[in-house]
Amino acid sequence: MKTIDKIYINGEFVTPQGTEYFNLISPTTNEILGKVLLGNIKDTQNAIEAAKNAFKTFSKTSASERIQYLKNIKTAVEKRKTDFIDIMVEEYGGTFQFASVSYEYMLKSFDSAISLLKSYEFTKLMGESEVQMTPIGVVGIIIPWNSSNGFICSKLSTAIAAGCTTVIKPSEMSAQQTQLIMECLHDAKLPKGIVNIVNGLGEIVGAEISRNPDISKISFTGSTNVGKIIAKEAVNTMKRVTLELGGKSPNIILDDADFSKAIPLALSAAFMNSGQACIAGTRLLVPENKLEETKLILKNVLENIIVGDPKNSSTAVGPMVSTKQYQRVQDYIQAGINEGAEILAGGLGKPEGLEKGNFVKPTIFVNANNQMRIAKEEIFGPVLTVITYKTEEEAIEIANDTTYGLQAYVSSSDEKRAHRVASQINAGRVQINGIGHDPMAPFGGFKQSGIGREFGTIGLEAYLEPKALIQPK
Ligand code: TXE
Repeated sequence: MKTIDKIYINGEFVTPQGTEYFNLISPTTNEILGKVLLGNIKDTQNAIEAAKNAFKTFSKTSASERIQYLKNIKTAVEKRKTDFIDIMVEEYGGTFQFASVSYEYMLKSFDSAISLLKSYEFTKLMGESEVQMTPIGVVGIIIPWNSSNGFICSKLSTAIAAGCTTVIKPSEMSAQQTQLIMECLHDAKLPKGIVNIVNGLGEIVGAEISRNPDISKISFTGSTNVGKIIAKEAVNTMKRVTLELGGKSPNIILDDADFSKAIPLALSAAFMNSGQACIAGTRLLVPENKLEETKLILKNVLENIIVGDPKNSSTAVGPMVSTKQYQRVQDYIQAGINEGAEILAGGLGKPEGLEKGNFVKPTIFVNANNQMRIAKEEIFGPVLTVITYKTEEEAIEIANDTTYGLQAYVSSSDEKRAHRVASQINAGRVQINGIGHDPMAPFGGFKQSGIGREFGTIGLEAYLEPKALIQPK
């Protein structure tokens, strides 16, 4: 049984003043792995105070100094590769495959922040005036459990690149992963107070970050509901917000696509991170006259997908993070059945032999329409809804008929056609004939998938405040 009873404030590991513990439960076995002592409002205020003091000097550092700090963190993270992957698998049930990708993503965040810093002009000429891009201040970073350290690294590296200091609130469910990144940040020997990390509950630590006047910006990834709560609170002190929220990503397979490639890819997009991904391609749109072919391929591919122990390197779908998340997915499968959709594969209950953990059967619904809850709401589990269309125009209409707009997928053997369709989809990223991540291209959502963008120059500028120096002649 591990006890995590330290948070990280002003370059030191300190014991939180909070007195409540949260149990860390294995998603794979539901056994108690350990417990974490939660921080309270005072701990959060101490972290904010440290970040505020550190900002006075850190905001004046040169780009080359900040590059060095980013390199130091990257080196520290590189030394603990196995720990990062193992702890993610154990604590959160991320598959070994996903945890390995997530780890590479962490490293890429530092590379892209360094590369931006090498080229970005913090002073520009606009009209006849000098415009200085100045760091925004103390940034509150609030993140969820589904790739905790991936999100910490991408947001933190950009904040550091911009010259901002930070207070980070990870999910209480990710305490072991948080402990590991704290150790790396400590090993990186950053100036004190640049990074402060407080374990705690959203309604306590997260809420204090959202309302505290000394926080200038919040960068949040999580549910659309909590994003709205944070944005409402943040507006009282005019905090800038970057919100990366939920999704219900459409995946359009055009009639000229190679279905033997596009359908397996669609399953990878739907079941990535066991379906617990905001960018999961959960609505598969196929031409009506290709439905039977699609069903055959889906069934064949699904038969070969391994569901089970996330430690096993060939496992593609692991457990849901918590019993709550397991139940949520079951409720959605039941909702699909109640609404009259047909189960092609999977269904209610746990797969045989995996009754101990929060495993669900990867489930595919057919005979569904876009008005059903399984097509409208983010399920956050391995559940795919197949919807048919008659024309390209109709496919685009269905794809855009959603309150979300984070990511979309298009497959076609004609690149120009795929491009034309992609250009008409209202989503922050559209993946054409594959699944990739470009850390220099913006990422974020249209509509209720969020506000603002992360990554690349646009992502960096979200941490900067432009100041124009006007000198009338
Ligand atoms: O996320 P929350 P949860 C979706 C997904 C999932 C559902 C619930 O559909 O099933 O959200 O997951 C903190 N003020 N996504 O409950 O609650 C909280 O402590 C400030 C999509 O885990 O949004 C955590 O650190 N902060 C998603 C973070 O917000 C608050 C990723 C996210 O938690 C707060 C995760 C408050 N009042 C879930 N309440 C994605 N887009 O990737 C909570 N928090």
